[in-house]
Amino acid sequence: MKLIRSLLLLASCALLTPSQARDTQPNILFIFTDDHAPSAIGAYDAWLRALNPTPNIDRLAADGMVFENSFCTNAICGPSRAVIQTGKHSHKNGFMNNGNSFDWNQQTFPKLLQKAGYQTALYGKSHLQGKPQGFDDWAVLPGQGLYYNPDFITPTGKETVPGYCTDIVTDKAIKYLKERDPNKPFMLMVQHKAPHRNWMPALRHLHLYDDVTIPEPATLFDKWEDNAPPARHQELEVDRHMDLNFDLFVDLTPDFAFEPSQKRQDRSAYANMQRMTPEQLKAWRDAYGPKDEAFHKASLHGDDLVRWKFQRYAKNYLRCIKGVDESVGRLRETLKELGLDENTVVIYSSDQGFFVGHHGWYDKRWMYEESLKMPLIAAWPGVTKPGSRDTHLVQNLDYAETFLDIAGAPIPADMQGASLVPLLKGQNPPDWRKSIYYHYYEYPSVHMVPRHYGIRTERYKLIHFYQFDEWEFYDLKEDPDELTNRYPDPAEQEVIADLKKQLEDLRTQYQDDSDVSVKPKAWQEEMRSGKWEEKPAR
Ligand code: SGN
Ligand code: CA
Repeated sequence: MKLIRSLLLLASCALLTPSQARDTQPNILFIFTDDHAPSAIGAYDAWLRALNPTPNIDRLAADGMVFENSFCTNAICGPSRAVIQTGKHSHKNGFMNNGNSFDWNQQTFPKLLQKAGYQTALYGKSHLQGKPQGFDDWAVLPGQGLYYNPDFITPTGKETVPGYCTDIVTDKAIKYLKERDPNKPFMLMVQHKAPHRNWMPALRHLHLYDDVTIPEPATLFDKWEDNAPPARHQELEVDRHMDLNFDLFVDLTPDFAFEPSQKRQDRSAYANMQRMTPEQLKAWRDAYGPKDEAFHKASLHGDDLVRWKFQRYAKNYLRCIKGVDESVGRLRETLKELGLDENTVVIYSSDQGFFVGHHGWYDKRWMYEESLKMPLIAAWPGVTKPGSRDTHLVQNLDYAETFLDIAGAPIPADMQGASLVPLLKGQNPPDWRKSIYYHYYEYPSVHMVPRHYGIRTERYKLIHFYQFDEWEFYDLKEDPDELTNRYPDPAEQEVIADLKKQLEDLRTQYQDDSDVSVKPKAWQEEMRSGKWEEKPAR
């Protein structure tokens, strides 16, 4: 029966005209940003909604489906991208932390889409090192990329493009949409640098939010008193680690000499400033100069200084997001102009979540909700119900399988996720996963978040910081902000024992045999004091 069905399908495909083939194989536009927290998207969170930070992304949500329980497997940039390329966890695709290089020779979904008849392209941040494979056209930013007048690596060499990175990447994608072969379906990945640190908005957005106060997250002054020790030994606090000059571009010198902070291993803020033309730098200084002057006059300390830093940070972050949101609008407008909107699945996502002052932090890495959650919004005309919201537990592990399924291409058995197509169709598959698996590997490294793995179910979360043998358990229903580690609570031991078993089952299922040994106490002390050295991650 199966054979007959396959033969019939094959026969019908052979008879399709190019335009009919297009209808059965929809185009895929994947818009992917760097560090865009769901909480900074109007369609996700009421927190910033009054500011209307993302009208175009919200429109996409209104036209399609919002995944409310969308998670990454490893909350850091390169690894998230490697999971998406391969449909496999980090320990399987070999890209466990940003210091690794991606093996482009392995199986990736764009290569499989090419085999299925798709033309593929990638523009923007790759962060996987090496020349991308599986793309007919590409232009990627070296490393983290720069916001102003960035370099790109292309199949024919390096180029420097004047302008603002988000706009340039969008221009490249629009050019591709206009010039590609109209007789083949396409899969286009538009991967912005924004809103990644150091948060540098486009010149036209420098005054956005000047007259408003960004609402502070409820946990801005969290002191992590009831968490396990790792939360108190990190380096991602707005208060103690966010640098006025390096992160917030505050002029600390009489003539704005802008010396890079000595504390930082990475000098991207400095590199970005140096790239600006005199005109760009002037517009930049004109915008920040008066604000810096007012800041110096106010001579703030303690919580007041944290509040000020949070405002400067959140505003610049949201200004970068405004650029991304405009890109989404321009790309969708282009699809419409070209008559492609009805036959293109548009997906918006970002490599992980982000702390926008939540728990007093910036950056990501933790298995805590703010960084574990990824935005995922998909509009597939005629398939996704407009304005719908899905609550199944989904991961970036599922994207490769989903893209292949959308294209009608077979999903290789060694991919570890599941196609989201049934969910996009509004179905409720009875065998859908009941828990997700997470594993973060980059320690010691920038921001000092220890390695950990864990499980999250609809209600609970169990985390093991294995180098230190510290455990955390949260009941997300009772404690959604994860303020109180209930691991030692006698009343929770039964639930915890069950979760531990499920966690081991997941480790077996996904064949994670990476080293999770507990380190000796002396080594732990050295790591905590920051003395322990390892090749720093890029
Ligand atoms: C850089 C950033 C860090 C960030 C890592 C990883 N410093 O080192 O703040 O955590 O990248 O980010 S910066 O000065 O260059 O911005 S990731 O998104 O690439 O994983
Ligand atoms: Ca990122």
